Amino acid sequence: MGATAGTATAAAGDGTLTVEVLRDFFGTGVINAAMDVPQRGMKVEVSDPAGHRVAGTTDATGKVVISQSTTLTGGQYRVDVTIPAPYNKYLRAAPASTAENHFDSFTTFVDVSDGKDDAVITGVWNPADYALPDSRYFVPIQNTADAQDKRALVAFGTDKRGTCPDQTACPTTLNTQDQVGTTFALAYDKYRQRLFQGAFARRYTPYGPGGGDAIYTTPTDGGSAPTLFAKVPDAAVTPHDATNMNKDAGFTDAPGKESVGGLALSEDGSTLYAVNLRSRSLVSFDATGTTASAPEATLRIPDPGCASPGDWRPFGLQAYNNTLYVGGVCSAESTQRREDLKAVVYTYDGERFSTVLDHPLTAKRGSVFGSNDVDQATHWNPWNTSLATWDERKVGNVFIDPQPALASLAFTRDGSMILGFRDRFMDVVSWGGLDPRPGDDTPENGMAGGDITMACASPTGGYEWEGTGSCPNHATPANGGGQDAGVVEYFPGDFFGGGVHAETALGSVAYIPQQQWVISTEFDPTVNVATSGTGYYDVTTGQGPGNAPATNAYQFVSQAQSGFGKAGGLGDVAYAAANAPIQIGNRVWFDGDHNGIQDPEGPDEVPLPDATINLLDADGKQVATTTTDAAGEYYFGGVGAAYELEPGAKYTVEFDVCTADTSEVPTQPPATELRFTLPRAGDNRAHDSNVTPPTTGQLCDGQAPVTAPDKPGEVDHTIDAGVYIPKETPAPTPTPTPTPTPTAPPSPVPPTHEPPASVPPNKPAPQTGGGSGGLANTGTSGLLKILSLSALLVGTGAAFAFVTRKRRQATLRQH
Ligand SMILES: [Ca+2]
Ligand SMILES: [Ca+2]
Ligand SMILES: [Ca+2]
Ligand SMILES: [Ca+2]
Repeated sequence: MGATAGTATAAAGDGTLTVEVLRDFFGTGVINAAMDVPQRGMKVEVSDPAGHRVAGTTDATGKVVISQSTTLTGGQYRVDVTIPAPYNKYLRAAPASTAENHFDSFTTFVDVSDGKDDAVITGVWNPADYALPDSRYFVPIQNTADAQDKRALVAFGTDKRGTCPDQTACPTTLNTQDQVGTTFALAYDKYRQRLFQGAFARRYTPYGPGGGDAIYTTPTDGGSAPTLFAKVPDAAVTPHDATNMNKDAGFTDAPGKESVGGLALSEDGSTLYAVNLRSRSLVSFDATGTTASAPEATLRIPDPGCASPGDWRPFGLQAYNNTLYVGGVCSAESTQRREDLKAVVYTYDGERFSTVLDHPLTAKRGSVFGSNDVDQATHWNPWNTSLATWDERKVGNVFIDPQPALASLAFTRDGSMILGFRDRFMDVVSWGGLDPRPGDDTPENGMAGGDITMACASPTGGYEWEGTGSCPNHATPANGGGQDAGVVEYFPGDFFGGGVHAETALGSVAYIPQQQWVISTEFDPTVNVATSGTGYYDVTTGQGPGNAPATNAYQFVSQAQSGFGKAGGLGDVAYAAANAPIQIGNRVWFDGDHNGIQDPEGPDEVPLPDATINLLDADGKQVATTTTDAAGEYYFGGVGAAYELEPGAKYTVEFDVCTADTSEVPTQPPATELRFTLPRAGDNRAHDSNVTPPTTGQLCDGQAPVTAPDKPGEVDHTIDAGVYIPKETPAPTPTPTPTPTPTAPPSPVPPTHEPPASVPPNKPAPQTGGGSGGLANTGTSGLLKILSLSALLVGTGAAFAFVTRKRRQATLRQH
């Protein structure tokens, strides 16, 4: 369809503007097309020189697409991205850069005049997601009282595969059984370089010196012995039988019901959360000290509606997106009916618990061992440790009776939730331990039937269980280790020996967002029986240790070392997160109208390349230098920068524009004639100039004081400099106006696009920003319609090319 006759608008010749927001995990300022994920819910505002505005919110594809707006005029616009609630509780602007394929800053300038398309790609991130490439995993080891292995906490590189010590090095030992006893929970403290580790109730193996309610800390470098951090009041009452730990007869009912469940540190490092398994409560401690004498708060975790309130068994904890996630099960212990088993996940926001997942645990699974036709070995079963029916816990001559505990949670890059289920019955039996009944000292072997399960983030919010909705079932008869063809699994690689055991996961999972691999604790991880270690699952395909034991697993507890054999002897998994680098920037421009505001670009308002930017520390010493790129941008800091800024430190940014390239400036003046514009104009620091014009010395060399952001991963892209040429005569030069060309629409418009709704123009005042990036302060928020803009739907794996902005020369491939 051609141009509509008689209704020519100034913007009729505009091309398509695509603004895309990606969640970044690397902080390098460069787009990682394979790993970064679309971020919905980000506010986008596009304004023209006259102050007309169009606003939108990124959709599930992370995009706002504006095609031939009838509101905006001129074809050259300023794009401002902001992070609204609730996302601003955990997301912030990611570092940008001037390298190829970079993220743009939250304030960016585009040109879609004359039918040109333009695109902005900006990044957001949660610095809590940040880890270094040389991160390590940490795993507690549990041993029977008589085991030769005395390790209680080990650390190892993320690249370790194979069996130790014959194929690869064994882990570093951080503490030992005599120091902390039997433990499960771990939380990594990147602020103080230590690990929190929780006491754990398991038959046949004793608590440590702090008892069954203890939380210990250990420095991550192993430089000193563990110390007692805190006690979780009333978490443990049942004593072990210290005189006969190989029978420990009185302890059969305590596992899963006493001691410490999960541990999690709040993302800001201020609060340590623990689950008291006995009182089913969430206990919080001030995490900042070397010890915490008492909890700050104890909160009952509400029964989600189990068959009986006593069946509610909360356990796992994980912090994600600055929210605490609490996992648990309805144990069906009171009814002994499998249909009463379910998994429940709450979020806890500091005030209330909200159910985000509630799913029955009744589906058929792979067989723990033996026939696919034995219900007890191919399903989760109600919790039961009754001595009266003890022999019913047995299948053949092995104890197999998987009883679920939702022991751990991990989150993938797109927000999907991986659930780690521990087989609680394995904390009741052992590998060669004695029958608990009086007068019966038969040695008994347990085989674990834990699991690793996916709950995918739904495109419409919430979660979808593996095999439902758009959450894939990856299991096939060829890749599931001989389990029944009807078994549904996102992670079918949890098997051993071509089908000897079809559920080898031990229930602890973790995910480092910069990696493709989910780590899970496993029994028989590689090729050796009655061993323990870790399996690595492809987060996209679900392939794991069973599919390729040599490359997808690491064995570090041998048969000889562990007393727990196939009953599983590992605790939680944590990894070393890191404090993300900070960054400052970002723009030098020619402020032709001398209003001190970074208006949309045009003949009289242009970026200034080749300005020399020096970073001086508090002593005036130059610590970094760079030059502005074609877009007038510069950055200091971010991941991989030659100089890393010190958080909270005072710096000076020196803008030496005497070197700038003025070829795009009207009349192309010598750069030495440039003078700094009005500083601190308006109320949006992202749009102003920060340099107080010098009055002595070289007047084209000015400075701006900066206090570096003080929180990990923060960026400050508001450190800008505007310059102009002082008029020598009062004779005003008419400002040329771009003339719209009344040609046909330049590029086909995808028919799925709704046209963006108009926003009534402000008075054409140039100062349109609000606060430090908030739309709420524009004074026009009541008028701004938040538009539902359909996005360019780009299928997974499809390649797409942007008509590039002048500084980006790239074709992006999205996976
Ligand atoms: Ca499984
Ligand atoms: Ca399986
Ligand atoms: Ca201006
Ligand atoms: Ca500024």
